Amino acid sequence: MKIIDLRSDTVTLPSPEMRQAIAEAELGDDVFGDDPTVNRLEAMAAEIMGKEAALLTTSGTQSNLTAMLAHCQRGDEVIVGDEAHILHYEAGGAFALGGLGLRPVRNDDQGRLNLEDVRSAIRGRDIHFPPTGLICVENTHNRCGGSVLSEDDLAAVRDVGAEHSLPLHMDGARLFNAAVTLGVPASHLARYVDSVAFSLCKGLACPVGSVLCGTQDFVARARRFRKMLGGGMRQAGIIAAAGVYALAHMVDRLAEDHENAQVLAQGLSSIPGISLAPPPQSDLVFFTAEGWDLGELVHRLCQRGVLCLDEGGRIRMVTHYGIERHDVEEALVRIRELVATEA
Ligand code: TLP
Repeated sequence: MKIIDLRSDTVTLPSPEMRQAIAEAELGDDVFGDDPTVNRLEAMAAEIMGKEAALLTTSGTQSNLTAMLAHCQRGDEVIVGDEAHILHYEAGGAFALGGLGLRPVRNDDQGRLNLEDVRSAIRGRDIHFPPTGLICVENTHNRCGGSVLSEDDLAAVRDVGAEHSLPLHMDGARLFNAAVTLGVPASHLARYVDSVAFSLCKGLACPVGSVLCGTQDFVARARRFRKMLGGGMRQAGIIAAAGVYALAHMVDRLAEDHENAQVLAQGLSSIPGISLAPPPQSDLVFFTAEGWDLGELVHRLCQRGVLCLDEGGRIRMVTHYGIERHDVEEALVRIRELVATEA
């Protein structure tokens, strides 16, 4: 039985061409700034995002924490959405390692921050208050169903921050998915923010890594914090080579993942008891299944070779490189069979 792994786009494996690029990578010691492949990736990423500079990090989590440290002072507060990945899934690094408070404000179902809440969460000058240091947005928004923030959404939150000279960071782990959905270059979304992090190891199908982009000054500060967090990697060109390949060859194909997500969503919604929660806008598909304990359903699907995640009240399936249309159709057959026999 073929395993159809829909747990995440992080499970993607490098293509033969990507492996070839890794094998042939020119290397040096990146902590000395000597790795030509890392330097190439960082230059490419900065250009694609329309920023002055970029920094390869080990993970999206490391990029986000590095960004928060580079924007803020210890004791500052960072405004994040109440559904943000930074808040829920990054092990509290901002608190534990950064001495930063996270101040959640409401996310709507599109992943937008409620602007009135952002305004009232920004602290005035008063010795009783922790100073607000940064606002963070997420695009696409994972827990809001892979929803996409538009340029207008980003401009609106940027303007609120700008009234108080606050920088804006975008967790763009899946920013290229957002760009593909909107049909705009990623730089059109990145131009509203001071810093942006995007993942190499998700839909772009690299084995590891994330890239943090911003001004020269910001990236110089970030480089020091990355070192502090243990992210100074030596012959990191091994990783960067995959990133260089991915930026050239793996971005446009995300549209296939989005089409497959639509096919999956349509098939799921035709199964009695299953409801999309919400309909997908990118590669993430969330649904509920009436009458099922979702942990049990995930377990039973796993026994049938369909891997997915119970995300607390919803099941998440993700389409990605390595999942073809026929895999989606086969997954639907297995899900339908299971749910029908149990009905
Ligand atoms: N998300 C993972 C899990 O941690 C939930 C996934 O499978 O979706 N920002 C966003 C929006 C993310 O979705 C993720 C990973 C990260 C940051 C962190 O990236 P990594 O895993 O590279 O630290």
